[in-house]
Amino acid sequence: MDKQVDIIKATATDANLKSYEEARSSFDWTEVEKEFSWYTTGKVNMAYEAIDRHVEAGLGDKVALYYSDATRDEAVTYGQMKTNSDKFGNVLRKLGVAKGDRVFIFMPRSPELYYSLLGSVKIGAIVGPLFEAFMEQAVRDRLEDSQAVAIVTTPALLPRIPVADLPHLKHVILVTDEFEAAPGRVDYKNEMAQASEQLDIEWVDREDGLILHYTSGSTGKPKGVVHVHNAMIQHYYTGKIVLDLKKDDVYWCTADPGWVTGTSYGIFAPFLNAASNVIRGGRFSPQDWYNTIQRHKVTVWYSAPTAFRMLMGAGDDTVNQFDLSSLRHVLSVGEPLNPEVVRWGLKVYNQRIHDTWWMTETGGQLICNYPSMDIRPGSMGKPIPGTDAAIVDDNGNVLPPNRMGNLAIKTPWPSMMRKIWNNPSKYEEYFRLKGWYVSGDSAYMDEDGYFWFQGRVDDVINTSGERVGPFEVESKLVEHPAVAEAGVIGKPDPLRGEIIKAFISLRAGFEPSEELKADIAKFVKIGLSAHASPREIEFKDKLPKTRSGKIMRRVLKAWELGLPTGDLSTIED
Ligand code: 6R9
Repeated sequence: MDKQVDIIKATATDANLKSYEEARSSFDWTEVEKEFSWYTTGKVNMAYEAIDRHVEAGLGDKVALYYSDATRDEAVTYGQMKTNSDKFGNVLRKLGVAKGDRVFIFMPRSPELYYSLLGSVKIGAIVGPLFEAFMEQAVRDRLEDSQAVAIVTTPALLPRIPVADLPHLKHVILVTDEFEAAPGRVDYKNEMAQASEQLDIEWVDREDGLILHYTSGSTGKPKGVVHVHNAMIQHYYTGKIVLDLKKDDVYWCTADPGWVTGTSYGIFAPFLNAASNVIRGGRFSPQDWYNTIQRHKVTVWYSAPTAFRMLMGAGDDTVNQFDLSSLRHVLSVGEPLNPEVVRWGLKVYNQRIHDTWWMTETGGQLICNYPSMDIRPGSMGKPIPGTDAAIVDDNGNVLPPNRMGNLAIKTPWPSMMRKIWNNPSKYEEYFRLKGWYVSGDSAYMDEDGYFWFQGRVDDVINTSGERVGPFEVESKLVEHPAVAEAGVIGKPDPLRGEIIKAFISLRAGFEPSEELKADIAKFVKIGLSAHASPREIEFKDKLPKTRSGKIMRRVLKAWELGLPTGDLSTIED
């Protein structure tokens, strides 16, 4: 690939990672393991290392969480985090919840979300965070698949939990000031007020389950990706060398804990590194976001391309109304980061935006840009020390530089997923090329070892950094009384990366209309979730299908982009 790459030189002289090449050449994960108390005690628990250990080391009064939304503004110390998570552990124990049980957390960001999550981890439960925008079908699928025994939620979200159909779900723990008793319902505030502050933490094995994140593939229902306590090694280490966290940092990750970035890098990495962690509830607004940086003097900021593009759209004048001089390190994840955005960031924030690549399945960052390394705008960077990435063909042969192929990671690494809940064959698919994890992304590596994202190999849609499986949307669409068949694709969009577009053929007796489009979109929004609802709908008399009846999304995409449809030999007619 013959092209001019521009380079943004590294200027950081005091980064935790001094030299990328040097760190890689002599890397040993055991050195990282020595940072943990279990290296000597043999007693493992992620929440202990993230919270309790710092309290024991004298950091009890340090702020762990700066939480704010439209109605609350609180600072929670490490000492208070310990107490509250200990109490919540006791609340769960009293209900009979035990190690290995799945406890779901389905609520908007709030300090209680963090107490519940860490408290669940402390008793060895496997936590399942659910994004607050999920509607009934999405909630049902996940609770059913995981056989969750308890869920922490709020009265507003309660109607979306089909409790009557979920016999294994014994406890619904409600965070509210207006508790109304009913069978199976637990009053969070009342129980917390009574709970003991002394918790016998559950010491687990490094390979015991920690968290379950559901994510989408191109076929089938969402898959439950299981991570284990051992992931802390990578969370801690990348927090150190990628987020570059230091003692006095005020760190802000804008992701919701319903997604993996909001847990791995919104909870585990910052707390393991004893940072002060900013959590902003509520919706995106440029003023609000800049104000958050200004008020808390945020030093390290981890966000996503869609957000940066929206901030760019809000204009340079908006930036200039705030004092953002506290920022010293900015990072991005979730979608391709446009070189234009990187250049803009340099201009208005006087900061390099460091792209990072990883996935729900990888549990932690893998291909990154580091403060001490030159950035090539548009590149995701280089694999973290201790790991290897390569571009491989479909047989697992490593391709030379500048050849596009499957982005693959040499197995294993500390935060690699350990299973797909209830679905061993899905898990194995990822590792079908011996010695490699196959990401489903296509990319190439340049001759200097920088990786460049090219696209998805499958039909998975990435809208505003959120992964959406077309099958899940199609399944919901065909439940609408007017819809006979539906095919869903990601359509390129300058702001959101991709938007969801649905091609629909109607049942007899229904006529295409704008009202019907709106009604169908609303149906998905109410039934599944807002971010999975198609922003564009196009009616077709017929959809292209294979002879075995599978809708050919690749043809829909080609139609959409005005591209040749390619090989149609398997098409129905
Ligand atoms: C952490 C997270 C994973 C998918 C991944 C890829 C896309 C993530 C990216 C990126 C280009 C980056 N992706 N980071 N694409 N550049 N820096 O996002 O997890 O929600 O599972 O999504 O997102 O396609 O395969 P997840």
